[in-house]
Amino acid sequence: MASLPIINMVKLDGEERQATMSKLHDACENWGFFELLNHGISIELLDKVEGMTKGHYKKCMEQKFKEFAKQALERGEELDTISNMDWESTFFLKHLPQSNITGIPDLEDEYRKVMKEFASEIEKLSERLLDLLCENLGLEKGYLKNAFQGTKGPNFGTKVSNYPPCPRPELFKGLRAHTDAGGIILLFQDDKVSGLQLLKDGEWIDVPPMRHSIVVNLGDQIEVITNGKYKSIMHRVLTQTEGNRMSIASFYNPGNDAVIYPAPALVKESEKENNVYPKFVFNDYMNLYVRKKFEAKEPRFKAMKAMETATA
Ligand SMILES: O=C(O)CCC(=O)C(=O)O
Ligand SMILES: [Fe+2]
Repeated sequence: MASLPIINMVKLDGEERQATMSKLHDACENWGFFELLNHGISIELLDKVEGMTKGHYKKCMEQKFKEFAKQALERGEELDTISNMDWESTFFLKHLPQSNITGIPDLEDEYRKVMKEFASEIEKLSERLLDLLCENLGLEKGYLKNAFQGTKGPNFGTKVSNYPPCPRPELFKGLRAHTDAGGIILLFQDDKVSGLQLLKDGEWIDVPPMRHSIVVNLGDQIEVITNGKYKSIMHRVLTQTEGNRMSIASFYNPGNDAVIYPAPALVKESEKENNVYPKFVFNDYMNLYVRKKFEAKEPRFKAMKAMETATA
């Protein structure tokens, strides 16, 4: 079976640049998911993020999760399967347009500082990736970043998650299957405990732990802007009976009032009338997504298209 494409970013600077860019293009076209090595974020910083995130979970989150887990398991026994709940412990750090990091309770100063530094590195890497995508798509440099700007710049945040061991993995998902709503998602995941899977050609494929790598996936907005050349991909997290999986997912998304639509350069003459991809304000999409996250994306695109037609 094919395995997740791995892009070694140092090769973008040498003789193998063209081959590596092609591999990236293929990964975006056929997978919507890939793994980055030598991405430029220091191993020391990643190790600090991982250590402090695990320490913070133990100290501040684990007890609360255990109480949630006890109740969830009781409900699971009654219902046989749980379809409206995820077996995860999370908190969300917002970085742009405005940081919420000083307002998050229970974070030690050093942890706050390390997460700020991490976010700034991930932001730079996201923007670098967006430009690599532009190059592969034949769009001018900065096109995707600009498309995300709106009046206040992009929405950029980090979801810090732990997926604790689950005694009944058949009853619960760590996170139910979904595509991501936004732009580009950069994931720093546990180096030992697995769980993340993506859906390719009808089969669930593991995204196995790989130390110090960054997993990237494309969200619904990239699908719209690229007019479907690149697609967002369904993914989910399974629960495990052993081990606590850490996952730190950073979402580089359009600003709330950014207007999203297929890049004209990627729309063929024959697609101009009746394009399946809509034009909308990003926040309107998010309002729909919060209610429909765990459903297919196509009806979301259709609903936005209907809104577009109604207001045209
Ligand atoms: O934890 C993971 O590996 C994936 C998280 C995810 O898909 C999400 O938060 O949207
Ligand atoms: Fe996701």
